[in-house]
Amino acid sequence: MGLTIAEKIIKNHLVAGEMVRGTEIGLRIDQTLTQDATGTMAYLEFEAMGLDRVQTELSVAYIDHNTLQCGFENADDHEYIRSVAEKYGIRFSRPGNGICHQVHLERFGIPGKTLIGSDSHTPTGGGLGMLSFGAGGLDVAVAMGGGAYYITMPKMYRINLKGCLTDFVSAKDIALEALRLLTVKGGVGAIVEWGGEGVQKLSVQERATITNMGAELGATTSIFPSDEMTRKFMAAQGREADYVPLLADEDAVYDKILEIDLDTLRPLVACPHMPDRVKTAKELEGIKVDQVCIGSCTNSSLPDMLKVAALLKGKTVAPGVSLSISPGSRQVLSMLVETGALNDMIGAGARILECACGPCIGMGFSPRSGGVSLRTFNRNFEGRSGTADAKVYLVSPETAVAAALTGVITDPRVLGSVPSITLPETYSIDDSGVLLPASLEDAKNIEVVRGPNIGKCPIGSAPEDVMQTEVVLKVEDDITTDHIMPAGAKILPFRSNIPYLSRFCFAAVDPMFAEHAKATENGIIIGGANYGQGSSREHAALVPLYLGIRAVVAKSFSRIHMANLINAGILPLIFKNEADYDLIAKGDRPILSNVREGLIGGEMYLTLGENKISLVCRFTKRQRDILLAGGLLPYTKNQKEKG
Ligand code: MIC
Ligand code: SF4
Repeated sequence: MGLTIAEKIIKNHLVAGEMVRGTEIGLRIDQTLTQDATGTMAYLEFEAMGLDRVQTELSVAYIDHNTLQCGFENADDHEYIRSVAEKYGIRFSRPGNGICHQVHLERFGIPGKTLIGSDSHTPTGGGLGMLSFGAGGLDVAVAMGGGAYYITMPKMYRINLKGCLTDFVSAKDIALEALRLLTVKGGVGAIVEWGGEGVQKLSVQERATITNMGAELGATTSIFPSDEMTRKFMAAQGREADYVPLLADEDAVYDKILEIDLDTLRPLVACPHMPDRVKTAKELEGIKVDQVCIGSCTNSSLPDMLKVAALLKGKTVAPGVSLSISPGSRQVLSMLVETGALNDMIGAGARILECACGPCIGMGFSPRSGGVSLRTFNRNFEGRSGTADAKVYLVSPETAVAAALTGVITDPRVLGSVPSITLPETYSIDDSGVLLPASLEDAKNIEVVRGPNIGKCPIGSAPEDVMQTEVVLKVEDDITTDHIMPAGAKILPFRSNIPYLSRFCFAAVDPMFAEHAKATENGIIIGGANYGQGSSREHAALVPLYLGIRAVVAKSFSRIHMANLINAGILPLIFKNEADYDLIAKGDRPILSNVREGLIGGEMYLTLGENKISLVCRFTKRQRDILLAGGLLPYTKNQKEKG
């Protein structure tokens, strides 16, 4: 039987389990990446493991999220990460060098290798034929220490691209079409492979836009073949020696096959507040726009930026619209300068922001109250922009420019003829934005710098078999980690200060949550389907742990968040019968029983008066042992003590 692209890479990296779909497998990880908002915690966890060097082929620490330095906190975090990186053998991508996924694609990604990153958009690397996963910080710390990364062997989906993209329709529209077809839950438990004749003409950057937004499908990851286009990109980045071709076998077996017809695809828009609320730009034409933001790890590559500059050239942004542009990396920015494209952007009235995540995570550029913001980003969750009542629409760079120029949502095909963009034979290469670590010998003398913002990681405790609990919160379907642990300029600086951060937990859903949870012994949360979708931030588990939450009972969980709950030692439990969700309310005080037995036997109970609700928990032996120990840190400590 033939293999898919992902199966070929998995086969080469399998260190535990078998390639049987639905069972747990352990993978050897070649590369890791962290960003600063999740990195501080990941490195505190790595330090707690007591090793003197990372064990991976390559580990990179990026500073790209928390770059607004309105106080000492973010700068403290940067310096902590810089010094940890220097000491433990990790490359350090300095603030200003660019967004982790964009820089990693340009300078470090290698087809056929494995990568995990403490950021949910790490699958961007799939654009290069790399098997890359978003993970919690603790999983990344373990991989840096040479440990395997465990996932459930996914199903394999294939999306074939037929035909050819037409004028003003681009990779972002393909990603939005996939979301329209599959929804934000449609990729759960699956790897999405892209194939078909339409793939050949897509540049690596276009492919990366698509794999980036596979995160919004809930997919374990997404991947493209590594082919002639990949070779050209690697050669243009001076890295042809790392190129390997990688295609799916003709007789590879897929669990689902979809097709997108590029000839008939239209410019699309995801409406507030979910990436799968997709309509055509035409249907939304005329909606007044206050702000347009171009950039983020989805659409900040050189081809995207050149296209934007060419469309803006000689024109002026509409009155009443504020246009921000954040190039994805220093390489992109310097080439915009070299080609004169930056001038076209500035000339049109764009506000040029630094090469960082910026507005995507509410780090500045929040829209006016009730404002409409069109963004080339990947997430439009409520409140994420930093303005609670703003309406964020997700669009391609073409549709973004059209709105910036007209002041209303506009089908970009009215812009006239498409400017032709030629991709460079060689990119300008200057890796001075990435600091190399010290040698093992010199590392001994390096002191890790810990400013007052560097705190501690909360540690879970072993669960009792019977617990008197209290429901501190009940929520609906599709709760995101942005609901659980909001980000934004005011909160993000405290990612390494869990007690302070905890004040904001679920703040937009229930402003009293933190206070209530802290005062409750054995608090539990009741969730709907797809609980914890979105980012990889383990803070969405660590903060509830700090607030005394012992279990989350939901209809289903998103993959990364469920792994983070297990790592933190919080029980993620699933209603055996979904209708039982209606039997339980906030303030109820059910008894959770058969906990330790149930971790092994597979069933626990929530008893509330007459009602005995069955909860299932299909954990692997490893997950069970982690939960019995009270989380991955106590589990690892126990393992070490046992020798
Ligand atoms: C996001 O896009 O939500 C983030 C911010 O990049 C997160 C990571 C974080 O919360 O720090 C992600 O995608 O994992
Ligand atoms: Fe940064 Fe936004 Fe990408 Fe997250 S989605 S890594 S915040 S640019």
